[in-house]
Amino acid sequence: IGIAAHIGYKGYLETRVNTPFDDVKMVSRSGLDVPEKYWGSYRPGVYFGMKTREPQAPVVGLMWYLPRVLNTTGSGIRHWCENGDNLQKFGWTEHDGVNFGIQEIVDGSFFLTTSFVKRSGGNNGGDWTARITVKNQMNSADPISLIVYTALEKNTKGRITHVEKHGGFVGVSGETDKLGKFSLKLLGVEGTVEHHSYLSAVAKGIDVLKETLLYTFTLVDVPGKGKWISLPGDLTRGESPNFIATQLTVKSPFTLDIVFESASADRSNMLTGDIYSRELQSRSQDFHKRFESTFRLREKGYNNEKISFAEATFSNLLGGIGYFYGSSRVKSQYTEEPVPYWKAPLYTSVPSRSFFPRGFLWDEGFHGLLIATWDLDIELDIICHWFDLMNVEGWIPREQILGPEALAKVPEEFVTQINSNANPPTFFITLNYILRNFREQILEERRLATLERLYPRLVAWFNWFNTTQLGDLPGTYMWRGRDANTNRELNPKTLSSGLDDYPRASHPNIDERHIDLRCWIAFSASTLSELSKLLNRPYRKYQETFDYLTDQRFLDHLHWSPRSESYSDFGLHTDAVILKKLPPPPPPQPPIQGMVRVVLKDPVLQYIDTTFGYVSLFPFFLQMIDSNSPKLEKILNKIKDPNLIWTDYGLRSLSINSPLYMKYNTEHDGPYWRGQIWINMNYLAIKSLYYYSKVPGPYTNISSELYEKLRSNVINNISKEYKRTGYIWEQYNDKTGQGQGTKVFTGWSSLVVLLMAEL
Ligand code: 6A9
Repeated sequence: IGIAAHIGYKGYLETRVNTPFDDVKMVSRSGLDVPEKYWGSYRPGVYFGMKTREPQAPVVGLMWYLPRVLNTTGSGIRHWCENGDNLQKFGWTEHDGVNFGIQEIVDGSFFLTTSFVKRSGGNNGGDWTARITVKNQMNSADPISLIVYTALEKNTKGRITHVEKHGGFVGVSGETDKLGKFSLKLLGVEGTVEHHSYLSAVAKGIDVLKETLLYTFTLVDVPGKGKWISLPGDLTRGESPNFIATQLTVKSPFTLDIVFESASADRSNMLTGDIYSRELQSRSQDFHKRFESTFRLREKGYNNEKISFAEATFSNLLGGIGYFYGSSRVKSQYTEEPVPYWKAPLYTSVPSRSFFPRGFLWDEGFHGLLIATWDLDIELDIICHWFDLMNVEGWIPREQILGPEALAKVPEEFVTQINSNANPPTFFITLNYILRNFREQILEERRLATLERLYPRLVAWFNWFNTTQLGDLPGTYMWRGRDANTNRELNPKTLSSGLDDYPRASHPNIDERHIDLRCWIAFSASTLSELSKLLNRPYRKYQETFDYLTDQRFLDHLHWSPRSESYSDFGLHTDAVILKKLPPPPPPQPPIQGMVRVVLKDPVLQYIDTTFGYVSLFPFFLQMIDSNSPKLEKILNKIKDPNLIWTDYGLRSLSINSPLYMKYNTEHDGPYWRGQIWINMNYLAIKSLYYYSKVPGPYTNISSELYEKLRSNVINNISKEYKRTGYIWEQYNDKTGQGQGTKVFTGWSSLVVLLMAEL
């Protein structure tokens, strides 16, 4: 009321979208309060980079290129993970999320490893050393140039200066308010340096470091040695630099140690050479042990190759955890233009280091299952960061594009987040999993306090879903954000559902009922009820919501199509739509560019039941079907039918006999969730098959049989494709099993590790 009186009712409505939820913050300790997590490989979008968890973070990173193929556009310089670089392989093969990691990179005939080890001490987050090794598998004499840089974001309180002959090559000494005094030394441990040079400069931002560097390259003639691409040295002209890079052009094999030392830490030896090697080896041994005691794959009979595959997949998810700081751009019906969200940090894993190196809400709930299994506190910290991004309405934006590095990767049209749009509340799956599997750990005092702080936000989040996403009839729900006016899309996308182009009602309107959303809300209600019990809060209304939404007769009445004998959406729909190039209209009207949707038959209100697939399976995925229900049998029979969604590689998203199976949605947008095999949904399917194989009922045998088959199909295919291509993929082809979409997709595709572990 106070605010409303001050800025008027309209102003009040306008400001709600970017007003934070009014309660104690979730993240109570950050930056140096958590010294062991201060430094980390928190820049998942670069091949190798270290930074600290704080708003204006100093960053250290690596670039490399082959002098022979460097071109003026700089496309030969490796820095940000880019699929276009066509590396045969890159990714963390070991990573514990906190203290150490090992990454393998294959670029042409070069094999690079990047590793790091942290050491605690002092008051400023301690020390670390990173090691870069290069080997040429072809034994060719081709040199490779390694560039190691340190940079400060503009406005960082602090300074860096280059130091010549800092124990070896040009290094850095510096100071920031949080880090105190520090030094970064570059030491050649093994191999020959043919040429070295450095750059000290003022960069416009940390999103243009490569560009800054590229414009300064010069060719120098070193008598007797030939021509070298070189960095020009100090270009600051008296200004203080925020970007210092050292370039070493080396003959392989070569080993470089990058030694970061905090002035406040006492140490008896430098973490380099043999000392580093021994330390790395011992961390690596601990990692393998911990991996086995967490996932028990050896005990289950997996061989070394499969275990390495699982370790690498999992490690790249953990190594993909980043720390971002900045503000999203958001919009509500009350704001004329997009407005900035408040500035905030986000500690989160990312779906893909190359293509989507930023936070996605519903992806993160799936990542949480793996992360919580490994380190419950990392996961709780991630959850805390996400829930601090909740606004006063109880909304959390779906895609988080925070800070210059993240923003640089996103096309303009994807940036603005709209506050009417949801995304599946998968953090309830994470919490459910934690309550089930780590009950004792979560009851520990400090963690319980986190849950207590989280609770009001979960309630607000749940209420946001349960009010803003309602359908027209009681007990129905509808994803917002579909475009009812487009004539370009064969079936208007539902990005908010997470299943993008999965076919829904052809004519979006308020009569729509989305079965998946209803199931998400029912599932959330039951988890909230359990959590309420645990925290001694009133739980009954959540329990009742769950009972109401899962009442079989009510559910069936709204969503069971007797014609197709499956659960489905309902809405204004016709299957008779096509994309077509229209003949030019008579002048003076301008010709219509490209293809448009033509509706051949009027839509009618009906079940959307010619499209069997993931959406139809949600009551099964989230275990809302009574284990004695004959409907369960019908669903299981459909699941195992290769003429519908069963394949040797996993369940395809959409049945072959569905009208939009593998159809383009517009002239240029290929099918995405229209047949392809996705691993998060297969994980839910496999989890449910396991559940129905254990809960008493007439269908335990068939469930158990399908569980074994589907589980091994998915595991075998993903690991086979990893072996064939070097990567984990965003989705898999339903005809061939081949990985496709984006690669290095160790987001939810890494659930394969939990499938192997049967967790
Ligand atoms: C594209 C272009 C270089 C799409 O994994 C993240 C999301 C999922 O949450 C969603 O369910 N992916 C799935 O349907 C990727 C979304 C990428 C959108 C932005 C920008 C890339 O620029």
